[in-house]
Amino acid sequence: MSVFIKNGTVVNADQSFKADVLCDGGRIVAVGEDIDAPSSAEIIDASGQYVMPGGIDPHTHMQMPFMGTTASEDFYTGTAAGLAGGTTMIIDFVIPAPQERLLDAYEKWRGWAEKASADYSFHVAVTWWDDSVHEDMGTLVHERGVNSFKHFMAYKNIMMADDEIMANSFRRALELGAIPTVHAENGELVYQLQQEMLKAGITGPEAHPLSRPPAVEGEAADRAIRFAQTFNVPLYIVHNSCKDSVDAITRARAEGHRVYGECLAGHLLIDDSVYRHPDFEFAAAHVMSPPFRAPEHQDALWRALQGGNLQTTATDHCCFCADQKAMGREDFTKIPNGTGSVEDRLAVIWDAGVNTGRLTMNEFVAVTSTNTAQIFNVYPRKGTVSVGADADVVVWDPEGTRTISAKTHHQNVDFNIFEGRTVRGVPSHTVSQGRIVWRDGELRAERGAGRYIDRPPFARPFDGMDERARRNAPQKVERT
Ligand code: URQ
Ligand code: ZN
Ligand code: ZN
Repeated sequence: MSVFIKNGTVVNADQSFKADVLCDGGRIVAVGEDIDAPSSAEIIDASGQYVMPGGIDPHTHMQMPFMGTTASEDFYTGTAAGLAGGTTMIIDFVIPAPQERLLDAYEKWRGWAEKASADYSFHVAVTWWDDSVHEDMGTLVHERGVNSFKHFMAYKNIMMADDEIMANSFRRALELGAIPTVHAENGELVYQLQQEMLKAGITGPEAHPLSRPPAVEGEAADRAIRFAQTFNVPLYIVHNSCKDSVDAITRARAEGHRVYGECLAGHLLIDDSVYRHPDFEFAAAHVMSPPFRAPEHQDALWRALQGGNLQTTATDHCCFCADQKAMGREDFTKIPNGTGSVEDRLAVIWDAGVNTGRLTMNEFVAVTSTNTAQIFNVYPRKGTVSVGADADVVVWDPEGTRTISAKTHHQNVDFNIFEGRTVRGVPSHTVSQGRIVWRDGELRAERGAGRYIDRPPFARPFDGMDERARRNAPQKVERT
């Protein structure tokens, strides 16, 4: 079946132009004027609308086992909710338990993801180290289409990667042409501050941000960057929430290092006052790490997105319902960390970014789709409306409005962090693999239709070193 999107304006990261788009066999086969579409094609009239590459969310945790429970959103419900919001691909995380073989964990997550209704891929976390991890990283890159490895610098005693693990893994990633990524928070400092809060009798969600101040994030971001600089490997820092980590990235990029930064829709729009809300349920529903920050940090995130020092936006979609959050009613350190927004990312960033003039439409496409495709090496299969690309397309109605609510969203969670926010700019249609899966409020997601997307390794600079690294390479001094 073909889909013919006519009368719209194509908006890519590099240009906008009036054109029709024909999708056939899951691919975009023509973009332009006077396209000869088959009479059997399903038609989308995109008059007055924008035709953009489907969103790619580089950071989700569907049905993740975590902190004694499992995230409520599974790969089917989560990807379906994404489609309703214009997101056509996610990159989720395989997180091996300490001592669990990376390959075993990877196969387990692949099994869980078979029910996905949109395309997906996996970063794999390195949570421990021995020779088998070294070997499995190679197999994952060469035979399983993984080109990114995640390091949690937080979550002491759960999955924290210490300096030794990070050093071993960053070196191995360089050898393999893969990119290390980090959750940047100093896990030891968080742990000690949490104990202090509990000792002081501050046991509610208000203690969560107090135990994870911006300095804790800035320290870890800077440390990860220094590791990456030491080994001359690129680095991607997930969910930057504050000025401290943005400044570390900005500094490194000014020094010529390939350091990329992501920020979350939630961190751009929500501030830390939510943790001081008198209702436990409301405050706990916002417990995620890093926490929501004071407003000046949101300004820093927007400025970095505008200036190009942050390149991607994500959601860190990791949902827990009220009964799960209640596990931490007496002790905030036991509240499962995570919030959701896979359905809402595009709309809230359009509304707060494009409608306010902070982002151009092309920049919006860059930070919601194209840059992620490029950084994680699936471009131009994904991230562009161009001939030959996968037919993952969102038709965007800039005048459509929606008031976000847990009562009407498609996410499998009983809370929405954007509850009550009215956005202007919504997807009227989402096309996934050439099928119309969202049409004027009707979701036609198909369980199991999502495909695993291989991400090949990156071309390496000669010998793993650029010119500067070669100049600075250690040399033995021959003495007489
Ligand atoms: O840290 C993360 O990214 C995961 C485990 C989800 N939870 C969260 O609070 N961000
Ligand atoms: Zn994280
Ligand atoms: Zn995460």
